[in-house]
Formats: sequence, C-alpha cells, structure tokens
Amino acid sequence: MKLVLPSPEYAGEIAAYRREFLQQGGSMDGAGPLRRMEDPLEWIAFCQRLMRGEAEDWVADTQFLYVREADGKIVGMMDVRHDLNDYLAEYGGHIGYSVRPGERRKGYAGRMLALGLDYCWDQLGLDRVMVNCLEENEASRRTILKNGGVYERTVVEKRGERSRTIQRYWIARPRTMLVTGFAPFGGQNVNPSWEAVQALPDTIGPWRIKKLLLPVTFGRAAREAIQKAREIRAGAVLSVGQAGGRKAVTPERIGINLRDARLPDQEGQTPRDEPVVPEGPAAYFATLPVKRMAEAVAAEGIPCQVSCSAGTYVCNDVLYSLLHAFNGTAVRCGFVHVPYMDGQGEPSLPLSAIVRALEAIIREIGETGSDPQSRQQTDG
Ligand code: PCA
Repeated sequence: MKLVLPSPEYAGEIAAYRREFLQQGGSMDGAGPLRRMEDPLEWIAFCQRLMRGEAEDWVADTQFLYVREADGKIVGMMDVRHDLNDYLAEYGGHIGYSVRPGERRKGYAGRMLALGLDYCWDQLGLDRVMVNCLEENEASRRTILKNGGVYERTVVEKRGERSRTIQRYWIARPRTMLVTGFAPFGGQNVNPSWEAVQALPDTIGPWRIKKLLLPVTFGRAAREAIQKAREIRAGAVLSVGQAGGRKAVTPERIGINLRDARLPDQEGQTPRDEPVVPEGPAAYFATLPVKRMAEAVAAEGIPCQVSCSAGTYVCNDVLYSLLHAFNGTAVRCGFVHVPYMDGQGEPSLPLSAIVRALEAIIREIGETGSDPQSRQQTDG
C-alpha cells in the first residue's frame, strides 16, 4: 500500500472512486471538491494548485491517493492540511480521509492515517495534529485512537437547519530515533549492523524508528547521519557498526577526536593521526545510558559488555561527530558495535540475536534518560 499524489495516470481510478461514492452513498471525505468535479483532470489540476497553496479560500493542502500496489486500485483518499484556518481549527482538523465503500473493514483507514501522520511529522514538521470524527462514527473513532489520538472536546457545527456533532482529537508528534547501520566493508559482502537495523520494527516502545544506511566513508557517513537526524528532528541517534573479532554486543562509551585508518575507506581515504574536528575536544562521552543498555541486552541472554573504545575508523568518526554536532542539545547519541553474524567468520552471533539486542537497547533508551553513571564508572 502506498500514498501517491494525484496524477493523470490515475484519472480512471479517480472517476471510479467518485462513482462508487455517488452510487453507494457516504461522505467523500479527504477528497477536496471531488464530489462536484466530474472531470478527474480538472480535480487533479486543482489538487496541484492546492498543494502549492494557490487555491483561493483553501489552505495549502496535500491530496493523497491511497493505492493498493497489487492491482493499482485507489482504496482510500486523504488530504493533509498544512495549516488550519478558523473553520478547520474548530471543526475540520488537519487530516480528512475516506475509504471507498467496497474496501471497508479491512484496516485500511488506520494504516492510511499512520502514513498521513508520518507526512505531518517528517514533511510538514508539525508538532501536533488534530483529527476529528463525527460522534456517531465508531469506526473512525477507533482508527484515531489506534493512532494515538487523545480526545479533547465535542463541538456542534451548524449548517443552516442541520447540525453535526464532531469529536476533536489531538495526536502528538511521537519521539523519533534515528538508527543507522553501515554498508559492507573490508572484503565482506554483508554488514550485520545494517542487516539488523533493517530487521527492526518501525516502532519500539515509545520510539518511532527511522533507519539510515551509511557509507563506510570518513566525514560523509557522519554528515549524512547528522543531516538526517536534523531533518526528522530525532530525539536520539543510535548508530550501529560491525566489530569483527568481538564476541559481545558492545555499547560504546566514548568517541575520540582521532582518525587513524589501517584500511582505506569506501572513497580510498586512509587518514593517519588526524583529528575528526580540528578544534574539537579530545573526546565526548556517549549521551545514551550505556550501562543500562548493556544490562538490558544481558537480560536477554545475549553477550554484552560496555566498550571504552570504538576504534579510530569510520565508526568512531560517526560517534564523535554526532556527539560534537549535538553537544549541549536534547538529542542523545550513542554507538553500538556488534560482532559478525553467523556465516561471516568467528566469533559470531545469529542475526536474530543481534536484532533482539538492538530492540532491548532501544526499549531501554525509551525508559531512561542519559545515564550520569556511565560518565563516572570505569568498566572495571
Ligand atoms: N565498522 C567499522 C566501520 C563500519 C563498520 O560497520 C568500524 O568499526 O569503524
């Protein structure tokens, strides 16, 4: 299932969507003026102006089609308003949506709304979103609650003689964690860090997880991680890398201001005794609770140990750069090295154990703030 912007290739499907509503009844929500526009091309052109904020009397608004890839059918429609005008602020909210009559009761509305919310957080940068439903619409209420809606109050909209009773709900921007993994390097054809990151679910505890693959390249990997973290306004960044030869999953305590490579990186750079940041401090402590992360992994029966050195290669480069970039902010950053996965060499862990370890770590980060103890205690 995917959200797409209206385009002429969907003209036939758009007309069919409209027809189904006109024949079977129901309110064509989340479709702008589609009900009164018989020509799909006219509606598509309107949606394009709407998105640029050029439709008179409308706030800027992104119209989506919710399309089932298997057969190209439009299952639902949704529009996401970039702002609220007086009417929307009282009755309409940020997001309107509908599922066509023949495709209801299959859970589509909830998943479509989840994608719409992602758009609000990532593309529009909204902090909270209002989603409303008619008081009598039980299915819609359940969809909103499932997506984290919190009931605010009920309002009555008068339209001439008639009136509608509307429940208002607010959904808050979830905490987002950027989790990065690395590409294969050093003659290997997989990197367990990216294999494991890819296998993580999209939400863990209170965190919405965003995944990013990094190149094994000094400077560039760090820049891409920092840029992405800013773009999605991450509350935490967890980078993961491979440490062949280690037996345990190892949360890293320290990033140091040093590049010293034995192996050329992906762009052929082999820095020797260079700083990561010329005027930067010698080192930073990770701002994630490394001790508790290690305990959480050990509790799963997976070998784990806090490490005091992330090395002097690209992984350390990323850790130091993140800690430097987000020093003094609320964005907490850390790094976890993982052993080879089975089949790569010895010692190794099954990929499933590495995935479980990362899940335990992320859940633990959700439950605690940064851990001042990790700055004082040595590893013993
Ligand atoms: N491990 C390397 C870089 C990429 C990776 O997965 C390191 O430990 O520096």
